[in-house]
Amino acid sequence: MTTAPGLPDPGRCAVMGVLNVTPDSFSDGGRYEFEADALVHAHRMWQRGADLIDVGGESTRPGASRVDAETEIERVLPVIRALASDGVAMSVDTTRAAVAAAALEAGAQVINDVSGGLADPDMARVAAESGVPWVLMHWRGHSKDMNALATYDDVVTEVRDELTARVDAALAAGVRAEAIVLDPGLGFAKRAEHDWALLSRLDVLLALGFPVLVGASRKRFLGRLLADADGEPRQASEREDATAAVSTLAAAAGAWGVRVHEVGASLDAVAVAAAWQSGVVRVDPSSPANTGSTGSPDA
Ligand code: PMM
Repeated sequence: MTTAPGLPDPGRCAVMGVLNVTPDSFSDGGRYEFEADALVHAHRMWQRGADLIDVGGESTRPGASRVDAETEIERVLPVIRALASDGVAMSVDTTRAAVAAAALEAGAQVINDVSGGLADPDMARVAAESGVPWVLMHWRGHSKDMNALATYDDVVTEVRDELTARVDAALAAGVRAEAIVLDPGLGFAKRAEHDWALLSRLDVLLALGFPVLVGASRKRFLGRLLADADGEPRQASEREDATAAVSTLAAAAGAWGVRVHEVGASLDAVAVAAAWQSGVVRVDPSSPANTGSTGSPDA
């Protein structure tokens, strides 16, 4: 599998760090404060080794209401401009062509479209004209309605076929095949059993021949899996270990990338998966662990 120019190819599963630039994600001290918090967080993820920072200005959580395009642009553009000037590689998480176009102009290099081109008919044109990688996620409708759309006879086959239709539409609009990335859309019009079925048959999506991105981080299906004895789902902040476990398994299965909130654990996870699979470790000679200076009880 060759990846498109602009799509990170770190020689292991790529790790995309989530940067939700929405007022409820950061301090509510006003516009400047929440932008400043977002930049600090993005730099932390980048320094830790994230391959791409995924900048989004609209919440896609189940039940979330939409914001207008101007608001979305006002949220993401200053952050993208600032991070681009610091050399940070970014995707823009948007379903709107106008937001994607403005973000690319400001320095983003990948379009991450959770609607796979369905929400905005103009997105395919922006993707085709810019030539940047375009993540087509499986999607059936906006967040407000998506739980009602979670009906499948065979989720793996239906998601594969619906994504194939999105690929065909993208190619017909002039998007190059090398620019396409697929994503099963965990939690989007899916119940927990659908998410697990898709993960257990990731090979079916990989067989389509495109890089595959997996976005499992902190999602509800992990909370359900780890519910307490009373059946109360594990809260989102306590789902990091399970997220890293999914990153390990997704990398071992051949995913191109994982989209996560906590990049450190997943970077370690995908490094383990790569070393396990190849039997060869990529050693960083400058790391204290390899200079004998830590005094740690290494065997
Ligand atoms: N999930 C969310 C947002 N954007 N993009 C892709 N490609 N895949 C995903 O699974 C995905 C996404 C929702 O998660 P968040 O609200 O925790 O960011």
